[in-house]
Amino acid sequence: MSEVVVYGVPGSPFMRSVLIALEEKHAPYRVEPLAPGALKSEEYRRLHPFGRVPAIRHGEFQLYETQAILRYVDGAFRGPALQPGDAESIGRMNQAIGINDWYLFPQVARVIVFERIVGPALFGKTPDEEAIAAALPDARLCLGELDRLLGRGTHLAGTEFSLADVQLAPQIEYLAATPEGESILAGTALRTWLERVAKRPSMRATLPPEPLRRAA
Ligand SMILES: N[C@@H](CCC(=O)N[C@@H](CS)C(=O)NCC(=O)O)C(=O)O
Repeated sequence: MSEVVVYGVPGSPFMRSVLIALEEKHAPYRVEPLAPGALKSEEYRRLHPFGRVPAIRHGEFQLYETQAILRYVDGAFRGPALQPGDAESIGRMNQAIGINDWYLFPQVARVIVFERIVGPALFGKTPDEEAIAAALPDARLCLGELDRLLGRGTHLAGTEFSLADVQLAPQIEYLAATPEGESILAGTALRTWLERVAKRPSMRATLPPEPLRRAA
């Protein structure tokens, strides 16, 4: 089968989720790195009209939106299934992914991770402490709710590693590297989950580039 071409900005947690899924499936792929400024170009918008990353090309097939890409990768390649088979676990998996896309990324990670890690490391920016402080209630809510839903489970959708872990791990690993995330996660089951998931070869093979890793 032909390789998957992944278009993305190195360090993007959404792109990393796609790379983790490809690694888990042992699927052939290569990354086509984009500079942040290239996302709104006419050329890239032919692949992703909304100008975000990631997007993929697999042969003639093109796809954007991380959830859709993850489900496509799980269906298109052999290898361990990344989606559970029972209705409850599927519900939990989709719920966690929804929390990421609607609350955790836009209201929390996009602010705290950008201000603490991405902005200083890539753009020499000083963190906006007011913006970080304003995002803290949502950070507590999102991480607290994911911790509650995880409960005593080993993974976000129950006992098996799934697309919920694939989607959430890159976001929460970045957050855990900020003082705010570290303090909220301290002593939680979610912290233990992160440590467990971070040891997977797919996570280790897809670490963010050096400046972001160092900042983290
Ligand atoms: N809904 C999109 C969100 C992707 C997203 O927001 N990616 C960020 C990078 S992590 C991005 O492209 N940011 C550029 C921008 O906001 O202009 C998905 O699931 O793929």
